[in-house]
Amino acid sequence: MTQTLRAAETLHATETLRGADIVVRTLERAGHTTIMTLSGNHIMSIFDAAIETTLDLVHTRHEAAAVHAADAFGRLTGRPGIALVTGGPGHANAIAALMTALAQESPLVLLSGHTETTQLGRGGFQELRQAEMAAPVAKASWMATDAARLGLEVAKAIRIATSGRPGPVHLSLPSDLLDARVATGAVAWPDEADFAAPPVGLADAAADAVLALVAGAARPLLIAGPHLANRPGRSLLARIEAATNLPTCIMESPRGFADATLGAFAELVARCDLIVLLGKALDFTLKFAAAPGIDPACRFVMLDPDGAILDRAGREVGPRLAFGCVADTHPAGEALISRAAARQPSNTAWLQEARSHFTDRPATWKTLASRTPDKLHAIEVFRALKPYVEQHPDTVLICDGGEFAQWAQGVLPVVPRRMINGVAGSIGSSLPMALGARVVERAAPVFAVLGDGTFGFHMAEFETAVRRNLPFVAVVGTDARWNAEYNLQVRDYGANRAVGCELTAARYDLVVTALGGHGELVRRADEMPGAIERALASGKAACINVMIESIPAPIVRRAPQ
Ligand SMILES: Cc1ncc(C[n+]2csc(CCOP(=O)(O)OP(=O)(O)O)c2C)c(N)n1
Ligand SMILES: [Mg+2]
Repeated sequence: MTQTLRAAETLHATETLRGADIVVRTLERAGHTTIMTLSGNHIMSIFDAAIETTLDLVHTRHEAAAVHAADAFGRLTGRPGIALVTGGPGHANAIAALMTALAQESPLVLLSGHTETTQLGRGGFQELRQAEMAAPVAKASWMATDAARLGLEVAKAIRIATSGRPGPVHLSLPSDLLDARVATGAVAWPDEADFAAPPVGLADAAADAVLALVAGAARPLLIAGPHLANRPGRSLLARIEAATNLPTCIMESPRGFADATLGAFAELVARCDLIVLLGKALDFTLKFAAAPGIDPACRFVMLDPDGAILDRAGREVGPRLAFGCVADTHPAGEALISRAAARQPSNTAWLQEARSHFTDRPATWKTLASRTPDKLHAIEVFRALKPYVEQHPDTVLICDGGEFAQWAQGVLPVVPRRMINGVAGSIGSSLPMALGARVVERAAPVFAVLGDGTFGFHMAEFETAVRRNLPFVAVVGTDARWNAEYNLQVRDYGANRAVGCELTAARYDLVVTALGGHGELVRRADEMPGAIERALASGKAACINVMIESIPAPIVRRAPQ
């Protein structure tokens, strides 16, 4: 009896967990069920450890795709998407996609396997200075050094990714730490508080000061940063608008004032006398607040989670920064709403005028149509798609690429779950983002609209979508050209100096069919509804390949009043 007890005690005392077990159990504790990944030597211990958990590994076809999919997960849920890649080349492939997540302020954790610590500096297998490599495209980037503390490190990565201005965080995991056995009693497990930082609020007096400035302005406008381009963010902005009559919008496009989503934004912003930046960095998208885009007399209010971004804006606009305060955007917005309740809302006429800049579209768009046989005008594609995007309240719409996607952004409604490739201006993310979106949204349609050049970046992900039953509908505008760049050539060097931007009118629909998905080829506008219906009804990952005229992005101007 005593002997049996002793044996059990000894067993208990020597019970161990691998570093890899600690990592997956920590992710499980944080509520994660899905990891976007691509395998490799350094991380096979994590694959093995996941068997004992509820974690599902979605194996993609390129590491950047795993990161883009995790990015979409983060944008849709507000919880960090988790991407897991191998060290060295796997990590290097993943890095490119971090830039999109960083610029779009999307919470994400990239876990990269890494040369074992005993081989560091000795020409180890796939040795690479991974943390340094990821640092410029991450909120934080480091390598773990202690197997017993891996749970704390993962929790810290999640905390940094979700606090303040959200963004991607990188953690390198040396393979010897993942394989190391740690006595269970020696594991430093994270507490709940380790996973999340307390939000930074806006004091009542500060909210009152902002509202007083808004009340004193004739033509104020609130511009929010990309991390508010999700359902909670859009709803916060709508509530701010309702409570204060301050018009609101989101600036999330590298096209800045010319983002077709925002209609005649350039004309609106030029007239503003006060701009409230809510978690929006003052950067190139706002033309650095310079004339003639923005009135030199226009003043600014800035509420931002990041003191460095606030300081930068101060240097940029000097005394025109009428008020600046470090605060997280959601609590800051809530403070504005609650303090506005005591004030008399005013300026209804300006609110309506500003809104009409966002929503009005040129009258000529009603009749725009293709003039080329067997090719559609981009507007005809999105006219047909619009009712399908509007049908379900949870629809996910992803716009990606050059000129074609700008038409999408100008014509399709900004549904609560619309995502674009974003401020980084990096094309190609939408197909893997659609995978990530389908992980989150199991029922409503998921649409990706993209150009033909853009389609090529990650078309192998259709195989992932088929294999893992993660269906979505991609609408690709095939104009056989990298048209956005072609248009730059024509603008900057002349029509006779366009070179190297040709593509073929490839049968991307057949590529998708070959990978086990559903393909549609569309050459006439009246074929669109049937193609969309069949793509949705197929229940498969689908590609509607639309032959389109090669036309520039729309420029939205208001009709003279
Ligand atoms: C990763 C990346 N590479 C290159 C570019 C430059 N770029 C922007 S739009 C574009 C052309 C896109 O072509 P396509 O997807 O066919 O769309 P189109 O403009 O023809 O509608 C290119 C090459 C970029 N923004 N991001
Ligand atoms: Mg094209």
